[in-house]
Amino acid sequence: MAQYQNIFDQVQVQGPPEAGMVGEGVDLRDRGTSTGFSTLLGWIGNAQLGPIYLGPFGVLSLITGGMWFFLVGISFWVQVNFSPAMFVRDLFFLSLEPPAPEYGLGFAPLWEGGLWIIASALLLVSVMAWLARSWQLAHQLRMGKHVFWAFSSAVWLFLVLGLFRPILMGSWAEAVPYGVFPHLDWTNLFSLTYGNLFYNPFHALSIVFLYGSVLLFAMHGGTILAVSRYGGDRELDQIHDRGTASERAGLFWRWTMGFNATMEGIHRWAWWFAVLTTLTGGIGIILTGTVVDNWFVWAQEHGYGAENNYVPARTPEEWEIYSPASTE
Ligand code: 07D
Repeated sequence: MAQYQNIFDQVQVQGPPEAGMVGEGVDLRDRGTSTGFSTLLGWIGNAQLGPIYLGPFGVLSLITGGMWFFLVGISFWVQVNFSPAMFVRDLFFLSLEPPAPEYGLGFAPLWEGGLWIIASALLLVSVMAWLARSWQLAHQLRMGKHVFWAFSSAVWLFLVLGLFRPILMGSWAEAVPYGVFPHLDWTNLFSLTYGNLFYNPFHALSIVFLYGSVLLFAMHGGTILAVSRYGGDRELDQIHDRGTASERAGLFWRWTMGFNATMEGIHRWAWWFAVLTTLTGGIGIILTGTVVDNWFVWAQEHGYGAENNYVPARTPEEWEIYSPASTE
């Protein structure tokens, strides 16, 4: 019963902690034993916390990720001269920047980008170890590797932004800085430098899948919640049944738009849309500056960038007013 909680549950059942699979060939060496119980978490998911399965990759990932976080943080503190007030005031503006272009792909002095290189190497190990963990834990539970492949797609974009493209461009200066607003400034500057990313078709595709994922998730989440009174949240139990929550959910969409996904298929839709967001995104970024220098010009050459896009349409009289010649 406690397995099937959803956000409408009023009562939380608390029993002895559930250890999960123990005697079915699962390697238990790296699994913890401690468990806790949180009513707050119970409102949004399973109320039991732990046991956690860390293992060598988990430990490596947390340590290197923690060191990356510490190095970024310490560089912020140095920049504000260890003043807590300035740290709080400037937190969102502070940045650990990659080296300047003249250092190319070489090392740089510690406070001129060297720290960024060290922090990035640690982040790389951390993310790759977490990826390895997503394979290892699925393998131990004899599951498919779908989460691993989906996360690989996100890691692809991460690697393109911070490793592959900087290497192809011959400079670490091309990579993303570590800072809240500074990484947004980087994103904006990237778009401006290469002729407006909206004209990059892979950026467009990535947006299609990003927004598409949102739409699918809203449809699926909404549908399942709408039939949870019939046990719809027990999705997979219901695939083969008739007259059930699943069938009502399917009928709703077939009546609404003439087509319904299946209980299995909807999860393939969701998986592909999410995976394609970062897959197409990474293709768009790796082509930028390497193969295509200006996406606006590229779009014009390929027949979909309007020729006068940089200039708002004006009447000849308005041109008279605005043109420098009229002020002479
Ligand atoms: C980043 C995968 C990597 C993350 C991993 C997580 C950690 C450690 C800490 C790294 C998210 C592990 C890592 C735990 C974390 C650190 C410091 C996934 C990632 C593995 N855009 N745009 C996209 C829109 C514009 C620009 C994607 C919309 C402007 C650039 C997405 C608009 C300009 C890049 C998207 C819009 C511009 C993108 C991201 C609207 C200037 C990218 C997909 C409505 C602002 C990235 C091809 C994603 C990309 C990207 C959406 C506008 C620039 C679809 C909706 C015109 C430079 N944009 N964008 O899931 O892939 O990211 O581009 O205006 O690099 Mg854009």
